[in-house]
Amino acid sequence: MKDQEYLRNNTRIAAMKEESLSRREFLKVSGQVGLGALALAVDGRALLLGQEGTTQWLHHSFQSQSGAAWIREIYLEAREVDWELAPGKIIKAMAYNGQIPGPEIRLKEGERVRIVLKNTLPEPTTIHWHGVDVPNPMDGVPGITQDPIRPGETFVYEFEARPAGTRWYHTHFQEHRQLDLGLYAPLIIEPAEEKELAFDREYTLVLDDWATGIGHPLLSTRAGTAGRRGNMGGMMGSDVWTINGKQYPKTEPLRLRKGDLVRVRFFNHSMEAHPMHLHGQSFKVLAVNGQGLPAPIVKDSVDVEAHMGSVDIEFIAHNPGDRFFHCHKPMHMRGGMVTLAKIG
Ligand SMILES: [Cu+2]
Repeated sequence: MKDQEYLRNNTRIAAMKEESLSRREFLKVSGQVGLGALALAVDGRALLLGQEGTTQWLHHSFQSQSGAAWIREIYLEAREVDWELAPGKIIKAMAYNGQIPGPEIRLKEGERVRIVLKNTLPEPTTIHWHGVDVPNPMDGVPGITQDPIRPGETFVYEFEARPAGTRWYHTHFQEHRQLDLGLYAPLIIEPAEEKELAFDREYTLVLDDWATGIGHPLLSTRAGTAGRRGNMGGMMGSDVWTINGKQYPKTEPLRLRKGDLVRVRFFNHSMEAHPMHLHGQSFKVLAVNGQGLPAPIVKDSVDVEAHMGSVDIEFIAHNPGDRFFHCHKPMHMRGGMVTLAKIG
C-alpha cells in the first residue's frame, strides 16, 4: 500500500494517533468538503490527525475510477486558537489544524496532492505553496490567481510536488497579520530517489518571534494581536522568541541516542537572522534556502536567514549530554529561542 510506504517514510506522522475510518465516514467527510461527488475507490483506511483528539487532519490516498493515478488528499482547517507560548502567555492566534506551526506536510517529489482548505476564520484567507512549482491557479494570491476564500468556504488546491527540498506553506492574505499570527507550516518534498529515510532522527525547528506586550491573554485576532505589529505600525518590539511555537523551557527537546544520524531543518519565520548553535559538537550544513550545497560545510553555528530562510544540517550525535541548542543572539536566547539536544 502506498499509504503504508508513506507512513514508513514519515516518522513524525506515523508516531501520531491513528484511527480507522469506514468508507461511509470518509465519504461523509469528503461530502463536507465538496468532494462527495467523486467516485472513489477507497482502500478502507484513512488517517485522522489533530490536536487534543480533534479530527481536522485527514490524509488519504485514493484511486480515480479509471484506476489511473494515486492522489494524496490532505485536509486543513484555518481557524483562530488560544495559543500558549509559555505558561501564562496565552495569545489569540491563527493556526492550521489548531497548531503552530501547522502540520508538517511531507511528499515525494512528483507525487500528486490535493489539499482541501476549509476557512473557519472570521475573515478571508488563501494558501501559498512557497518554493513549489505549482500551476498559476494554485498559487494562492488573492485577486490575482484566485478569489479570497471567504469565512465558511472551502478551496481545493491540487498540484505535483516539486522540486524536492525544504519548502513552506503559508497564508497569502494580509500576511502582515495572518502570517504573523501563525498561519504557516513546513512542506517537505523528499527526493523521488530517496527510498527510505536515511536518518535515525529528523526534526524541523521553526523559529519565530512574538510581540505579546505584557503577556496577558489578548482579545481578538482582528486587533492584530500576537504579532500585534499589524496595528502598531511595527512599533511594538518582539518579547518572545520561539521554536515550534513554544518559548524555552517549554520547547520540545530533541531526544537522541548516541550514534544517531540526525537531520535538523530550520525555518526562520521572523524578520531577523538567527545564528543557531549546538553545544558539544559540530554539524554539516547540507542545504540553504531549499537548495542543496555542492559540498557540505562543517560548522558549529549557522545563520538562518531572515524572511523565510531555511537551513538543513546533519550530525552524528556522538557527544552525550543535555546539550544547549540555541540562537546565539543574547536577546533571542533570553526571549526563549532555545531547546536541548538530549543525547543519551
Ligand atoms: Cu535569533
